[in-house]
Amino acid sequence: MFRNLKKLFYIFLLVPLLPMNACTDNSLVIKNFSAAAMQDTSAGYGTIINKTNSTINIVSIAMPDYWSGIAAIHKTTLKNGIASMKKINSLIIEPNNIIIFEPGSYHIMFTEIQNKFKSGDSHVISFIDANQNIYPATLTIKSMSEINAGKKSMDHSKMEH
Ligand SMILES: [Cu+2]
Repeated sequence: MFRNLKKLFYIFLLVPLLPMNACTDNSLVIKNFSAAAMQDTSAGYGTIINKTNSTINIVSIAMPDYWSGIAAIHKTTLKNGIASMKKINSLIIEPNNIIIFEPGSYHIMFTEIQNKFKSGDSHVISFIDANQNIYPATLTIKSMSEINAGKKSMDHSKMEH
């Protein structure tokens, strides 16, 4: 009996020492973020997948120190045929949910770029949650022609009257 208790005690002691990287997929996956090379204002698009078991609340985006511009999460909405966008101060991502940043919906709004977005460059940006956890991601800067080439496959019929 005492022996079993002792055994149980050791099991409890060892549990927190198990390697934390046992579940490598248990993370917030941020991928394919890109923005057009522009002089002043640009929008960033990509995908965020919450592969953790908890809800993640993204509250801001941090840019590298050398970059003086402003980055914020926006969402475009269409009301009576008029598109408008608002700043998102709290982006809730439920476990196993995907949020796609794409034209007409969520985007990272970059302002005051001051010519610092050059095509071919990449920057490390960070998504920051309400608990101050930092999730780094790569933002690739593409030329307008690269972006337009990617748009060719999109359906533009909805834009015609
Ligand atoms: Cu915007």
